Amino acid sequence: MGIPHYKYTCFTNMYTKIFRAVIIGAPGSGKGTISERIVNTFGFLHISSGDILRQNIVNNTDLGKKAKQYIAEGQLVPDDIVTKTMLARITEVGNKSYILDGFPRNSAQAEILSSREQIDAVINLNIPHDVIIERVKNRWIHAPSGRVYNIGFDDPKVPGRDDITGDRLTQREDDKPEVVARRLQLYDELMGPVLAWYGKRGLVTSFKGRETKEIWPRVERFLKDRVNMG
Ligand code: G5P
Ligand code: MG
Repeated sequence: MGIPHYKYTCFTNMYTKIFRAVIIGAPGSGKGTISERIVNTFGFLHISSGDILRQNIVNNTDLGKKAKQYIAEGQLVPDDIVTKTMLARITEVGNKSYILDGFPRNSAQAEILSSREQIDAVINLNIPHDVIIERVKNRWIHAPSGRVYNIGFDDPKVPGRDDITGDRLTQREDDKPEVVARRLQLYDELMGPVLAWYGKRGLVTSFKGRETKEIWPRVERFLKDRVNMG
């Protein structure tokens, strides 16, 4: 049985309904960037399948060892592994508002998620592929924490170093141009049906644009209206 939906929680001294959101968008569309702003503004928890998998790779866990090659090749990690990991994380989070990033990734994952959780909104980022291809060339990450930088957009304070730990930044294996092309193709193939599935249930709101600075204010307004905090 799923977690009861209408639980109430206290955030910034206001009572508000638990809000469960999914953010969908092509690789490099800004899911992580927008999610970070949602975390800072609304206090949601950010649950990112990609970040969890990359942390496991850094820590060389069994999950990390299994996932590594799939990610490097731009393929999906098998459903059973990812679903089990993500549902466990959602359970751990308990009755708190969250934003799911990178999950679900296909119809099978969407169906399993819906059997467990009632999703309140799906935020769909619609960014042209040409913008994405340029962006990911400049992406640098701190894999252990999931912090993301972008040269010219969100630079680290010291070039090549993480702002918090000072560790050296790396580029993602799957940001190589040929892997990005494969990820974009796979995204279009698999996420079309997922968006249609959520669309039929009236859950999808799309935000189209080329830059986060034009998209974020619209996402913020949308969430303020929905979570009754505005
Ligand atoms: P991930 O980690 O889920 P993707 O491919 O869905 O990976 P990705 O690449 O993490 O998504 P994003 O989060 O949408 O992209 O984008 P982002 O990091 O916020 O922004 C991209 C860059 O642009 C950043 O450097 C950011 O600073 C910059 N940026 C943002 N806005 C702007 C702007 O306005 N201007 C400029 N110039 N720059 C900007 O999944 C990775 C892999 O894990 C596996 C798969 O193998 C997958 O390929 N995986 C799963 N496998 C099976 N099932 C699942 N559910 C899986 N989830 C992950
Ligand atoms: Mg991301």
